[in-house]
Amino acid sequence: MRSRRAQIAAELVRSGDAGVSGEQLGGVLGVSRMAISKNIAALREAGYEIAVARGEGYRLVALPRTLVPVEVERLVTDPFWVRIDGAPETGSTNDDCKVLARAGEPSGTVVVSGRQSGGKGRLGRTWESPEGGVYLSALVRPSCAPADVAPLALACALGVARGLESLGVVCEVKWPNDVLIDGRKVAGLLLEMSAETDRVEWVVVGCGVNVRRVGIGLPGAAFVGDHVDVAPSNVAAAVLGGLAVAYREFEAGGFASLQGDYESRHVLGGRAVAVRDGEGEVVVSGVVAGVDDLGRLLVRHAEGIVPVVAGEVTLRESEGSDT
Ligand code: BT5
Repeated sequence: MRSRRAQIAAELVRSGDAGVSGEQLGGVLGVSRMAISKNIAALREAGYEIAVARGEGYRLVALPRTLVPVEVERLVTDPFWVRIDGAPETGSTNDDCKVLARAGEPSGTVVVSGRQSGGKGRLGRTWESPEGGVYLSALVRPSCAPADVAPLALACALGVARGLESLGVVCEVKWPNDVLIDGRKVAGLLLEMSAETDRVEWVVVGCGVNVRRVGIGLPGAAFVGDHVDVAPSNVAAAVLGGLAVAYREFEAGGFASLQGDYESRHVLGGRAVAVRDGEGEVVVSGVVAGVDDLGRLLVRHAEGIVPVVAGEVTLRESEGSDT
């Protein structure tokens, strides 16, 4: 169920240049004109340009240019997403979403933000999160065992890649959790969970996507906005669309049902790599033979094929050594 504000935004978009009166809006939503005018003020505050039409009514002049949670809510179509929460700026959407997870909120709850002051990557790393990007965290309560959350991360990366592709951008994936455009990282995922021995209580799927090329000095970063002209809110909605579909496929058939699509986009296939553990120690090096139906990276070396469950992968040719 959309919030009142998102419903008003949707009505404004629907009515186009003709505009819509406060009375009509009140009738559609079943609220007073006073309530409508308060919500219109809040939408303006959030970045919607709304003019007064024909004395009494409202006309949408321009949609927000920055990421606005209400706009994401308006654009999201998949019913899997039951609540879109968020603020223009926060510390980390994963932290915000974990609070909601612990409070018992349902699967399909989302926190989005347009900027993070403490964006987190994996293993204590930082995710640069200036305005112009999309930062979102989705709460899911999968029926899988804790060991299946690693392949869920791959499924989600694939979902993000597909979502971005729905906007017209060709994306690749890099095991385990990177989404790339032309070999550069456009999105990263951080999954955090709470589990008992054999049961997952919740997983927070965090995803950061670079949209506009502002404030990020990383040479290895890619930006959706370099390829298509699209507002961050539309990117967030597209990512959520792709995530919902991939999540459903994962729940129904495990990673095996996504393996073919993942492999077809995987940049590491056939490449010489080194896989390191969290301490930076090389655990195996060899040539990537693929990703199996459990989401493990298959690395071929002198003694055979090693399936890798977790780790950091670097290309050996870019290291200039045979580590
Ligand atoms: C990730 O970590 O790729 C996971 C990033 C998850 C971010 C989202 S944003 C919403 C949610 N809330 C959070 O607080 N986090 C999640 P990792 O694989 O460890 O990659 C981190 C590395 O990517 C850094 O060490 C940098 O080298 C690089 N990096 C940092 N910011 C980047 C950016 N904006 N674009 C591309 N690369 C970046």
